Amino acid sequence: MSDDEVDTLLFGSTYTGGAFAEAGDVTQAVLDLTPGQWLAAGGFEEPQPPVYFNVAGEMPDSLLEPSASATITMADYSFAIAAGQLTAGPQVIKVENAGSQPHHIYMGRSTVPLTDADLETIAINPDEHLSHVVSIQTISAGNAVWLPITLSPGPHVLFC
Ligand SMILES: [Cu+2]
Repeated sequence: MSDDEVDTLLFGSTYTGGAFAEAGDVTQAVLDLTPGQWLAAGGFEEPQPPVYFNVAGEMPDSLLEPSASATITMADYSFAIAAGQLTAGPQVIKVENAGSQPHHIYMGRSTVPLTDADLETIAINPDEHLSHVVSIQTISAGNAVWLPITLSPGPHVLFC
């Protein structure tokens, strides 16, 4: 596959996002699936066979959004809490990609305050330094996903 073909596949496909579940965990997400062929895939270290499926019908003109207590907006290389706030306890968050490229989120929690220098070290292997909270799979530009999550108090770090 040529670099151009890889670019076409990567940037010509729509990524809906979704949530990553560790072995034995259960996770949920609300996704907008437009009509067409989709591929469900997972398991980077132990790849699972991909599942292709078709979504039929028409996308409704006015979809009601799930109610979210906070919106995390991803841009081309930044994050912002664009609406609401993240609080300790269970909640539904909306994650939207306002950038021009696909983005994803790894969210981890630290037990100690972190400096910018700490983040550069942590970014190499976040699981060594943080408690994994949630991983939100790749979302294409202009798309959003809603996830129920439960947060504990403390500093949280987002990586893409
Ligand atoms: Cu990104």
